[in-house]
Amino acid sequence: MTKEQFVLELARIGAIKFGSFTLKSGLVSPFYFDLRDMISFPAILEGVADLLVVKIKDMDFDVITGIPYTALPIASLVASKLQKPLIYMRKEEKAYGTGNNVIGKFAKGAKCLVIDDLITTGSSKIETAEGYEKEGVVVKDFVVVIDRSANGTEELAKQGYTLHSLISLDEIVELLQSKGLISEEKVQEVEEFTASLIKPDNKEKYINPLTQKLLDRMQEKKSNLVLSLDVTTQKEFFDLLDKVGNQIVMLKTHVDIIDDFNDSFIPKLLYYAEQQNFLIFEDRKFADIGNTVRHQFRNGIYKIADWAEFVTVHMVAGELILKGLFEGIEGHAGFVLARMSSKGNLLNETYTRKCFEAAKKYPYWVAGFIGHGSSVEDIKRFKAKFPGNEVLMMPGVKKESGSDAMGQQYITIEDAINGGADCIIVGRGILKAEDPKAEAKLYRERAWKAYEVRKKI
Ligand code: 5BU
Repeated sequence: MTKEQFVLELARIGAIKFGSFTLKSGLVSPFYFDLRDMISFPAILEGVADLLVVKIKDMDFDVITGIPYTALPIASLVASKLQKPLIYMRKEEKAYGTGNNVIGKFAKGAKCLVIDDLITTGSSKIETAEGYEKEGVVVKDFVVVIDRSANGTEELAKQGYTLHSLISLDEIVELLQSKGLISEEKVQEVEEFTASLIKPDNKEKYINPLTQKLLDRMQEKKSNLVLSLDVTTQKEFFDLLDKVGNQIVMLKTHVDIIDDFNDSFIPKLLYYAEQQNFLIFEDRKFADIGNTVRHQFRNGIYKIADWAEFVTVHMVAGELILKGLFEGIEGHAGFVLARMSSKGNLLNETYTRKCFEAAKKYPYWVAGFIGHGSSVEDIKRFKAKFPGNEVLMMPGVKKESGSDAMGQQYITIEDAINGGADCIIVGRGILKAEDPKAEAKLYRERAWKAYEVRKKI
């Protein structure tokens, strides 16, 4: 089968369509490609495998993989034709045990060629490569059946990967037009659509008003320090606030740990917030179904929605928790827990990605993400995947790295900020210091300095 015959066959079975399609992102695309059903047409499957074999037979690799599900059967056939070993990655990452996310046998350091059906932006390819690299497999080359991206080659090259494609979108359009299967008008629409995808950086990105409020306050106070005031009596709480309130951009509370909480607590807290010009963030970590969190946020003895502008939200119950919390009220937004700082936490990469997808869908309700990382590089990679202008709030920060006896893990102020944290969240590092006032000043100065340096680069 020639490439041209292959494209015509794809059009015949409806795997490539031209029309008007609303994508998951909300964008309306003039074309739609879906190669999943190809496996039910043996001649087409055989044809694409032969075309791929010709393309890759001289490349340097030890094993082959296909990205599940669509590309896996294609890769199996190609591997068999070339007599090369096949491996693949579980689609759902194992949240327990020790790795074993890759199925199949391979030697540590094996060079792997990755086959996929399509490339759109390149971001999922990079994620795949990173996943394999964690398991000791080296990825350099990707081969896709159709390159429908505007700048996938460049995006992958930036990360050190090479993209090879069997057919480009342009070739498909040209061929189908020459056969009279699509109109001149449609061709133009496709060109305009792909051009509009190229420079997302130049477009004004939406910024959540609460994120903006935080960023403005940070500039005003020259502080990106969030104090986690984890003490259990009102006296300790307000004594400490007297000492450190001027240093912080935001106060993080766990209101339910105050033993002597009463009606005077919130008015007093709001008075301090006004006097010392900080924002309030209740670290409630909502996690229930929408209807329940709505009550937990707005009712009960704490009535959190009356005084906290920011709250933490788990995505474990699904993204509609955001609706439960924030629908119908103004002036609040969530920090979604995309990663946690504690040892052994169960938030894996798939979960983190779901958090980003939720934020993309409901940007109005997500001001930022809570995150952590094992190194500056790890945090950078994490932050690069944020869907928009969300801020990265980072707990588990101290002057020195280390851990506590109950699973908390710390990285240093500078590593947190250099990796991409916009605010550091500090509790015991300041609370347990001999002189909390001096310590808060020191944390503020170091964090702000690192932040300003990073912003200039
Ligand atoms: P510490 O004393 O600096 O360890 O306090 C950290 C605070 O941040 C504490 O209130 C935690 O509940 C909170 N926290 C965290 O440590 N790690 C996380 O991943 C999240 C919140 Br989310």
